Amino acid sequence: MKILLLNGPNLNLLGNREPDIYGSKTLKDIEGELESLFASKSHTLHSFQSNHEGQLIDFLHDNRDAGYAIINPGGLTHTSVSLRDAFSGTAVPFIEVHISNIHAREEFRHHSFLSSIAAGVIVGCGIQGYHLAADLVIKRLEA
Ligand code: CA2
Repeated sequence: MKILLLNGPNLNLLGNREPDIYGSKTLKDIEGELESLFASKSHTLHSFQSNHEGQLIDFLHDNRDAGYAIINPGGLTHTSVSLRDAFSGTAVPFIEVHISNIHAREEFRHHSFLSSIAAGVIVGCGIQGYHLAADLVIKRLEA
């Protein structure tokens, strides 16, 4: 089955800046690890990162046949009605991942426009959150 891994604005900087908050792995490392994990279960991972809201929405529209998505929307989490509408409109089930604990940070990070329509939310588990999400998706697809 086709699985999407979406990452929003600034997550291309992973592994290069603020390792105390976001860890030391690069996005390429994470994408490679998840690609191998999904391939071992005969799923195909399509990874996409963009700093542009519309490009993330276009990618989701173009891949609406996907069985599941994992997304870290970055700062768009707290601002984007349009990204939420794209998930509602395509009906692709998704797990929302945040590397940091957004509830322990500034108040403006406490609200997510996506969480109430997510199939699961993983927050504050570091980079491991992506792996937890991948394991969950694999188990849900097997169930
Ligand atoms: O904790 C998360 O995963 C966030 O989605 C990360 C976003 C932030 O706006 C959210 O509130 C929580 C920021 C992504 C910035 O990524 C960077 C990675 C490395 C260095 C600098 C920024």
